[in-house]
Amino acid sequence: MATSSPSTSAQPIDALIVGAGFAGMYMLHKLRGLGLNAAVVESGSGVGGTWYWNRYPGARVDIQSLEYSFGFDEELEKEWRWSERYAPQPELLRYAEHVADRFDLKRDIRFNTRVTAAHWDDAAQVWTVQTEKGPAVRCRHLILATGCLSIPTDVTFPGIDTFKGDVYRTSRWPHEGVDFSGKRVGIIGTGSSAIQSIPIIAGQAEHLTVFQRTPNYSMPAHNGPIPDADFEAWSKDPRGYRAASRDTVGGFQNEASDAMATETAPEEIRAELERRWAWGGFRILGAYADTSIDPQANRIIQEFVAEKIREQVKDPAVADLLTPKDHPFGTKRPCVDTGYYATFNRPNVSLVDLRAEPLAGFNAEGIKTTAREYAFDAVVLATGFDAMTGAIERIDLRGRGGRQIKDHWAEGPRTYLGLMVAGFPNLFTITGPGSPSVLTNMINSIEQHVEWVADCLVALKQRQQTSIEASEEAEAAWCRHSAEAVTPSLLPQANSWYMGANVPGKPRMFMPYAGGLNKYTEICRQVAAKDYEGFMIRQGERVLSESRVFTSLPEPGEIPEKLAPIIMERLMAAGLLPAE
Ligand code: N01
Repeated sequence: MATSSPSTSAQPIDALIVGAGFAGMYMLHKLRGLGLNAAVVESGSGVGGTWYWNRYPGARVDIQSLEYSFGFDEELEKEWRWSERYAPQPELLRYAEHVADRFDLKRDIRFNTRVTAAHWDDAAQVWTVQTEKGPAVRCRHLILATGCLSIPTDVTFPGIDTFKGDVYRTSRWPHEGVDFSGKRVGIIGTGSSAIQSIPIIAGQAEHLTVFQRTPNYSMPAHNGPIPDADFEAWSKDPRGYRAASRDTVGGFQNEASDAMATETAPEEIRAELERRWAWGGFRILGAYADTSIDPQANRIIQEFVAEKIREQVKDPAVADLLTPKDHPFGTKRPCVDTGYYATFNRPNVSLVDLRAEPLAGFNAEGIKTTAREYAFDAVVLATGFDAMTGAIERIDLRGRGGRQIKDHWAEGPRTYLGLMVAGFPNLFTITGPGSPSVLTNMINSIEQHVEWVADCLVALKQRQQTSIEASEEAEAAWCRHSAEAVTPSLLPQANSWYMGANVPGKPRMFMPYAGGLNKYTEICRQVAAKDYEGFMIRQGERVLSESRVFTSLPEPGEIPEKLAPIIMERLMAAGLLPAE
């Protein structure tokens, strides 16, 4: 438990970090190492963020653990040995604890403390941060490491309070665990959380009923011990391995190919997809370069996965219900499972299609659909998150002139580089909207952000500069560039949480940056190298430097001839084609 409490004295601390997940922990360690005075507030009672909260059965990482772990410290890297290709949640939490202990982080973390408000004081050039309990904290810089998927959606169901059984939410799972033995259990949702937990719950429960509104694509993890060849490739040169991971679009190694599915012979495609399916996880995503853009190419993967579902699920009607039909492959985050589809062959598992019989609500015994009633002892809500903006917008966050973040983001989150927001000086977001974040290996994205922010704070401090703020113009240019990066792809075609589509009333806007982690890293590097292009830097009231442009775009890559017409058409339809 923390022993220190962030300062409330007249002297503000250098930085207050919100959240003690991987991002907050590394940020604290990094700033401490640079001699800055930093502290963390965390609403949970321990470190680990996502892996602290999401303790549902079957929870595990979907990027290989060798890559989903910190690379900033060689000793840490050497002393930790993952037990499986995809580590389970308890092991990930142990890793987070290990990192916290190894770097003695907890003495500067105030646990069980939720931030409620943060107001910028322009005269003093500090943030005043209010928490649910304890005194306010004054800090020069406020760093939100609040997570992209940390706040569950507010979804509720009529009559849920009258239900006599137990209700669990995957993202707020009891720390002591739940034993479903002999119980009749219902689960609502078929996203990654449900897909991971369903096989385990089915193994315990007397009967499990899955309520599905929209099926998702899921690939087998083929989890198990880390193959010797993979471990050897990594351990020969961990630095080089990590550098190669970071120099990819997704921040992990995926054998991304330049080949076009629509220009490849069917038997060759088949062999390649089989090979990648057998390897497991996200590897199939890298098979062909046109599947993320060309609907015809995407259909090839869709049909392959549909066939795999039919192979695994004995009842053809159930297999058909489990097959996605409303969105192209890869336009929602695909799931990585262990035995998900085969679970539907069990006699104690049934699937309810909420499109055919919509969910009407709960009663004392269980769940009512428009067709019938289902009695349960327990119900699990695996209904998702208010992604990317949820945790930030729940803070009463006010920038210069009292401007509220909610107003600034009324039409969707606007940021510069996903790192800062115009009108909110000295406020940083780690893997915030507008950054590659959830489209990538989060750890690599976190490390890149933390290191950029740390360099920025050091540069400011060295020159006794008191504030940095993104310009409106640079922010607008980044939003435009982000739209240009995603518009050519099929990504905006799904009703995904990337688009804010899972939260009623949330503005529809593709929130993560889709241009790739490698390109993004280079952009951020160039922005800093140009003395923080696009930012205004002040010392007290004096403006020291003011850049309103954003020009740090790398040369556009060559567009494959075959995809050019599709890309042009989409950019034109969105009004995004650059003027001749
Ligand atoms: O949430 P989701 P999740 N009535 O939003 C359904 C990451 N993650 O927690 O699609 C009925 O994907 C909803 O149905 P629909 C990963 O990035 C990673 O599962 O809206 N159903 C959907 O089926 C992932 O993408 C791992 O029609 C309702 C489900 O609930 C992200 O977190 C593991 C409903 C929500 O699915 C979110 O995943 C877990 C309603 N009123 C999570 N409201 C790893 O493997 C919602 N649903 C690392």
